Amino acid sequence: MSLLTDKIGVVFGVANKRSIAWAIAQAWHKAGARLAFTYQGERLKDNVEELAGTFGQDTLLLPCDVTKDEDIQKVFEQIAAKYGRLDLLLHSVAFAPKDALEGEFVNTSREAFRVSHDVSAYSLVALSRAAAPLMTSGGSIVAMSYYGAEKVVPHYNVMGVAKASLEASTRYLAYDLGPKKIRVNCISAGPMNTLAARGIAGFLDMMKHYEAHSPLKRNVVPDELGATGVFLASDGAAAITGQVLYVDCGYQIMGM
Ligand code: 0WE
Repeated sequence: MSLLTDKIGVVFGVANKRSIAWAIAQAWHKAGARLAFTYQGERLKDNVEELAGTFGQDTLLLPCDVTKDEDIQKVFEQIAAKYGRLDLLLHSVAFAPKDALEGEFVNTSREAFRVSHDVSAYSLVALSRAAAPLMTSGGSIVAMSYYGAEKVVPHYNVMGVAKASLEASTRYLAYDLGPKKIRVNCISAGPMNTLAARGIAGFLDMMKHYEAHSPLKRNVVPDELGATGVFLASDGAAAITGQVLYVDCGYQIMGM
């Protein structure tokens, strides 16, 4: 009997094998969960299909643009049809227009601000609302955040503001869904070498900075996010909700 035996989960945000969503999905799967995956656009379908396929035939693969209410509705209809219920949801989705992550925050356009918040923060509210009726035995919702939500990280800009909104949304969702035994938490990960991070100027220097300044003197590895994902999904975390758990080798505690 593993920690997540017989649990049903849905994973939003796999793009390729380096995705944080994939690290957590693998850990959930190893712990015994049965998983559905969504993919954003035909562009990513083959990738996600190949990865999800390594789990055998039991998995569902569904398209979902989290800014489309119809897509979200269809995803949960299909989960209801195949499994009849849901226990776990992983939100590992973020987007800000590239130029908004390059210049100064003060120059963020209305449209870049809107899109960033829609994709990266409001989507958690919409997904949680759609998931809740299927979480009939309680549930665990996990979203990914980053330190730029609470402190200024140069160039993280509007993504930091959207992550602040995601973290605050986590608390309000935890309050609303608590009576249904649905817990909602964030994992705030240290920088990871993913598709979303690649191409960000100075990203490798940021990894070196964490190595030099975090108490553990190293960077986080994907398996460690997986293990935290399993913990938050499991009964070990039954009394933890509305929290932001830093999985960052201790970086967040430092004052300098
Ligand atoms: O949340 C993130 C990145 C999310 C992200 C990445 C991109 C790159 C490509 C959102 N939108 C886009 N849009 C694109 O066009 N991280 C925690 C990684 C990250 O991104 C940064 C960071 C770190 C760390 C951007 C600037 C500074 C630091």
